[in-house]
Amino acid sequence: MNAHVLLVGLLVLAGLSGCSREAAPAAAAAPAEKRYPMTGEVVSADPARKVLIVQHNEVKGLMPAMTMEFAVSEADVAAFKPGQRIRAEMIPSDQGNWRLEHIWPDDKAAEAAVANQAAALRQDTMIRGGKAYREVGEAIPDFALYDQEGRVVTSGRFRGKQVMLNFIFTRCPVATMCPASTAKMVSLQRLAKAAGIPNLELVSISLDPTYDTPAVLKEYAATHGIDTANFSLLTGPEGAIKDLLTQFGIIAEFDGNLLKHTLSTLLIDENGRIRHRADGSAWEPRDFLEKMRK
Ligand SMILES: [Cu+2]
Repeated sequence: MNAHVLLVGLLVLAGLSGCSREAAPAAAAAPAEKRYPMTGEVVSADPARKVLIVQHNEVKGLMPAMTMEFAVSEADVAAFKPGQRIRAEMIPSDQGNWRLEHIWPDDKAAEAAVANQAAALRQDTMIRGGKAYREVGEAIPDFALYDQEGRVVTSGRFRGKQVMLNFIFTRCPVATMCPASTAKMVSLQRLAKAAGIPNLELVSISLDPTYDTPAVLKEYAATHGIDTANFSLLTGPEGAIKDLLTQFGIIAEFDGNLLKHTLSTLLIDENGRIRHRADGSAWEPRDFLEKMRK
């Protein structure tokens, strides 16, 4: 723990705050661990034992199609229902308790829509080159990501709404960084409701999309008091997230197990233009509330 605090301290000196991933069940702890991509259909879920029974397709180089039991996280056992198609990574175990991680809804049409928009975003970022960063007054880039229910959400859905936007990741253990940011967003959501601000949406995009699957985001929303009626947690392809970070001027990079990142909070107007931006963690919900149209 001392090493962690020291490391964070050094990163603050370097102008970036660090969020270690060591608190999480990191795959890095067992580098030799084999992972096999699989697809299948959920047969049943047992929340008490944290087990999903899945009828899976053939896993190339490992086993033919069959129905078997997998240990999964609490978030995953809560999110996936019988009959749902999934894709995931299958992790064998000598003890027989095989695991599934990185479980996503398996929907080819949704994947294609998200991939197409990610390709367009890639091209847009490249064409803009050194001018990729979107200033206050400029429009936000178009995107298509998944929300905490695994539904595809496009930027077009937010036209006609005021949007509070930030970037976080669920495993961030540094209280003053992502957890504080989320707490302020929740506080703003409540203040805005009480003030009768119309058509407000809040959006947090994950900086760590490989770990932050829709199910993980759904659990995060539940444990952080987020009312998902107008607060979406988004994740998606790593490439799309990287391009969004570039265009929104946020630095986030893994240095081994450490995710170093900056924080920015934005208010976007009904026409999709950036109205206000606060860099760092010292923003106040009331400042943003005052800038919202009533
Ligand atoms: Cu963080």
